[in-house]
Amino acid sequence: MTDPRSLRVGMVGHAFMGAAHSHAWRTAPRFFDLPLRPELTAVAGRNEGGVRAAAAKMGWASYETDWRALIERDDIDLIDICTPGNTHAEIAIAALEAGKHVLCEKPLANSVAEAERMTAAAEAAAARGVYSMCGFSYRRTPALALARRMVAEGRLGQIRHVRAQYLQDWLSDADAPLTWRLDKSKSGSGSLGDIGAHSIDAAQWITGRNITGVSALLETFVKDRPVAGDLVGLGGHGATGADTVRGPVSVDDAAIFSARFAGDGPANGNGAGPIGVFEATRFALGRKNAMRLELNGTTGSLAFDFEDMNALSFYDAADGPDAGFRKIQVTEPEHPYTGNWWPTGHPIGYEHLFTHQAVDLINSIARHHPPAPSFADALQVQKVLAAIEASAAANSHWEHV
Ligand code: SOE
Repeated sequence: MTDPRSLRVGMVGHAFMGAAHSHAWRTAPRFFDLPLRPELTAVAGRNEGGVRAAAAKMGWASYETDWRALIERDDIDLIDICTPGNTHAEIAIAALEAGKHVLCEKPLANSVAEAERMTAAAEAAAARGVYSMCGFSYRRTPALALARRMVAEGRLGQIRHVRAQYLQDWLSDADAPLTWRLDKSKSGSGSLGDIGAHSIDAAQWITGRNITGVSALLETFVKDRPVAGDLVGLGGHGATGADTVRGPVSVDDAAIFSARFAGDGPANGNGAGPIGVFEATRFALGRKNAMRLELNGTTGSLAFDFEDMNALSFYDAADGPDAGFRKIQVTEPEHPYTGNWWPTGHPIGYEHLFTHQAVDLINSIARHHPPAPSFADALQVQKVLAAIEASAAANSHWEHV
């Protein structure tokens, strides 16, 4: 007899995101009062030895060596996709058509065409009470959720500038192996889709405005790398140790682009929306996971750096000459999500974003309310990614000096 209060999860993939999502499904009901109790029913992976070990380590009750078996099982209610982007469309569409809810890691797909098919399947499924979400987990950072709340409350006035950087350095070593994140046929793009997508989604979500145009430059610093053993270690960034054989890198190592956001009137005097400057790289030596965002408005500014993820800096021009940026510790019970964890001043970490993501998804499903970010939200990000790649390829607005 199926317990109507359980939500039985089947997860595909068990590397870095698989570990983070497993942690989230395990912890969500222990720190949040939920209308449905997630169960770690089965995990799927291609290699039986690997997926059996992952099931034992991550707490899954059973395992499969083919994701299709998860979708065929009638003891699975939700498919959680934690695999490289080239597999997202096939798995998500099959799951939705089989009546399974879907959580799909970011970016949604490796092309706009795939993302459009996924969005159509998601919207058809939602009409049948089958829901889906894309895993832009940084929205679940308390400080960024607070930033969105403050912008919506008008604490910055009209937004003029968006400044977003996502800086990592784990590929700075030219002998770091050629893993799936460096193979366009698997990852779709490099730093752009892997980490730039997070900045694009967060900037659009916090400002409440979509990007309507971009001008971009992409760079690949290291053109070939040692061919790795299969896939990745837990860090998702590949085992170390260079083999002698080297293969071509087919993605960008760094992306920089300017952006225009949708306007709604005289925000900047010409009726256009905010302007943005974005950077995504895995070669910023010394920066480990510096997902940064700064917004400048007509009456205030906000600044955030994920390497100090429990704080949000706020500048309020109304404070007069002694204004300065105030550093808000986002650990008060009134702040998003934090009341369910520790007393004020006790910070949380990266893994908590995934627990918050699971909580929000479960609450949406139980309330029959479409989750956010939806596949349509993720399709918008996919369109921005494609525009950036087209702009960089055209190289059309580059004035040589
Ligand atoms: C890439 O380096 C990565 O693992 C991303 O794939 C994740 O989405 C991000 O949260 C951490 O960095």
